[in-house]
Parts: sequence; structure tokens; C-alpha cells
Amino acid sequence: MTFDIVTIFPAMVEAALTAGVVGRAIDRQLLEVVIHDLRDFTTDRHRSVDDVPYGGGPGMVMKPEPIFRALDAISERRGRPVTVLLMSPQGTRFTQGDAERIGSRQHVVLLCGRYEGVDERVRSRVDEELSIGDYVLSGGELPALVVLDAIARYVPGVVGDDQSVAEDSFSRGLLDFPHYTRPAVVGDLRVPDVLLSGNHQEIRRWRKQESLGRTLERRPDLLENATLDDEEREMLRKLQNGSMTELQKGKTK
Ligand code: 4GX
Repeated sequence: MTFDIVTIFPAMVEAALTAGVVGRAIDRQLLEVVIHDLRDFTTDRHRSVDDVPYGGGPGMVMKPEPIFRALDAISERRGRPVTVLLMSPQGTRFTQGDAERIGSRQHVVLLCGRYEGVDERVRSRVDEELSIGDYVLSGGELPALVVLDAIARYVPGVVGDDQSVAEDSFSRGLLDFPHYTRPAVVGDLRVPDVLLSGNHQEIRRWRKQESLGRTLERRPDLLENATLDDEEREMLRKLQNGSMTELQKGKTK
């Protein structure tokens, strides 16, 4: 899979791509990432990428032509179709489902805006506008890195164990269960006995129970779309009953 990232801060993006799972995948040529400095697609002496907004007002807007030239150069090099993603707080919220879907594309372009955003006409070349969350950042570079990381994990071979991607709690729509490693006792903090028992059936059930309990407690909104097996549905029913008053129980039963 190839990613082309268009940015006015190539060094910021470059640095983040050398470490960890993504860095290794690039070394192993499972991913190709090319970073394009938007200023290389300007034609004026000052290499301007922004200008004042028509109609007046504060802030600057990214000019359309350098972006169009960058996208043309990328399309030329990749051969169509390339999927163009614009990072923006006006986008739809990026989800694990989006990561999986986009992970099957051959060529993805990540367009990083700065200032007040891009000239509206740039959107004629954009396939999807994505937001990583409801907060204001100073540019699309960090969102692009977030989106790239989440997508890259669906490229075969990038994550050592395909099983762990499929079973990843978020892919299943639940929060993760608690993890422990050695030693079994730290001060007065003990690893739960069940994990030391060697009873794999019990361990599996305990983890399900913990995942469901945490999700119910912290992110009940996730339960609407979670895919639960029969055992999990029964566990959830009991957990929900346990957290209900006697009056509420009578009404649900
Ligand atoms: N999730 N920002 C982008 C400039 C901008 C605005 C509109 C294109 C269109 C953000 C987020 C985010 C701040 C990055 C504004 N570029 N992006 N930037 N949250 O806050 O994605």
C-alpha cells in the first residue's frame, strides 16, 4: 500500500514515520510513504501556499493551485485511482471501521491543511474529509499520522499477528480487558488468581467479563454496535441487571 502525504511541514511527518510498527513496515517495503512539500508545487518567488480570504476576515486560506499541482503529480506517478483524504475538523469522525475499509485501497493521499483551512474548490478533488476528534489542532499533520497508523495495521504483514488485529478489542467493538505481566506480586498489588490458574476456559470467560464490564461502565455507546456471541450477550444481561435498582429490574425483566 502507498501513502502520499502533502504538507508544509515535511520534517514533522518524516520523524514520526521512522519508529515502531509503521517504521518497520516501511523498512520491509510493505508500506511506501512519500512526503510531498507543498511549497515545491508553488511558482512564485516567495513559495506562497496561503492567501487572504475573499470577503475579508481573520486568518489565511490555503491556495488551491499548489494543492492541485501536487495531486496531479501524485496521480501521474501512481496511476489512478488514488483516494484523497482531507484531514479537517469538519470531516466525519474517523473510526476503526474506516481504517479497515480504507486499508484495502492501493493508493491513499493524505492532505494536511493549516491556517483556517483550504480553498473550498480543493474539495472537488477530495474523496473523504475526516476528523480525528472534536478538538482544534494547528494542522492536519498529526491527524494524517493517526489515520495512516490505524489504516496501515490492516495491511497484511504490518502487524506481526493477523489474529491480534482481528481480535483487537476495537475491531470487535468492545474495550480491552486488563493485562498483567510478571511479577505476580508488586508491593500489595496482586495479579488476579484466575490468570495464574492455567484454566484457559476460565481465563477466556474472565476476560470477556472484564471487557464487557469496562465497556458498560466507560463507553456504553459502543455496545449498540458491538458484535457479541451468545455467552457475551448473557454476561451483559447479568452485568446490566447487577447495576440496576430493584425497581428498574422489575420493569426490564
Ligand atoms: N481532525 N485541524 C486541519 C486546518 C484545516 C481546516 C479545514 C482543512 C480544512 C483536525 C481534527 C483539526 C485543525 C487540522 C484545522 N484544514 N483535523 N486544520 N481535529 O483540528 O482532523
